[in-house]
Amino acid sequence: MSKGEIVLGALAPHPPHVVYAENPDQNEPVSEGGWETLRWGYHRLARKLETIDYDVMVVFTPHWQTYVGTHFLGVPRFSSKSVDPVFPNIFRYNYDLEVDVDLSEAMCKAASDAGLITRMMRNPDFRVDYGTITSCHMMNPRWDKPIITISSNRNTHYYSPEVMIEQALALGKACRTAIEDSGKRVVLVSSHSLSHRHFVTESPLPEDMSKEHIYNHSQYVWDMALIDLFRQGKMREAIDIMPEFTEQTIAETEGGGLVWMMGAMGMPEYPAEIYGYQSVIGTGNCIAAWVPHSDKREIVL
Ligand code: 2X7
Ligand code: FE2
Repeated sequence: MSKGEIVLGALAPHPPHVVYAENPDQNEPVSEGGWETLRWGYHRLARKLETIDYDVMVVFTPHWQTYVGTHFLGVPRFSSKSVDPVFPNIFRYNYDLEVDVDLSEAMCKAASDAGLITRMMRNPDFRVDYGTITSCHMMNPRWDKPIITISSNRNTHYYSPEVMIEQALALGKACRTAIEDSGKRVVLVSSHSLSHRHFVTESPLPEDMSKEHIYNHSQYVWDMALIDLFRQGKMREAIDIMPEFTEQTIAETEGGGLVWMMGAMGMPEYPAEIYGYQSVIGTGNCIAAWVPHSDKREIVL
């Protein structure tokens, strides 16, 4: 068996608004569009993924929060309706997805062997979170590959951002070991926005783009500082400023997704591909990808 590998890692924000704007059959509410800069970026990334041979998508989401250790999906198939708790008016999505339980168990064991607290999630009635569903839908709307979701352990809040970073890096390394041993080709997905201050009232028509803008200028400046490091391939520096970035922008980076992915990918020193940046109810959202094989790497934006 040849060695498994990570073929792409994506920062894939999950405002349910982008799914709502797409009007897929699975989502009940109907929209007039909106957030095209993000959606068109996602379309381009989805087209690229169709040219890359991979077996499974592994998603780290901040909307499956676990307080004792890191949990991994451990049931072969989940089928249900996902309703966004804050935006039930825009996201009521019927999903039917497959899980690569073998790789999920292998990652869980590798993380446990590395000293992390882990658990397989075996409840067949478990409701898969909307972060996983949104990012996976936008990256692979055909849903023709199995996925794995990894929960976000609340280390930042229980201990500190520094402890979170240490544990997320260790989790990433363990996942990489399991992926290499599995012989599989894997796409990693860090599902989250960047700056996360958001408006607390919604415009009467959610997709009214005349109302959409970043929450405030400082959020924009912080997002651009981080994206600049992505572009320059300075991921160690990006992780170093993560505690301050997270505190200043109350970012979803607090969940550890990006740090986990960088830990798994060995802290890339090459430029990320940038697919788009746009606000959604004031939050900052960047679609970016890190591609280890230089012959597959592009300058997108
Ligand atoms: O979960 C989210 C998000 N991260 C960003 C924007 C809007 C809604 O939900
Ligand atoms: Fe979110």
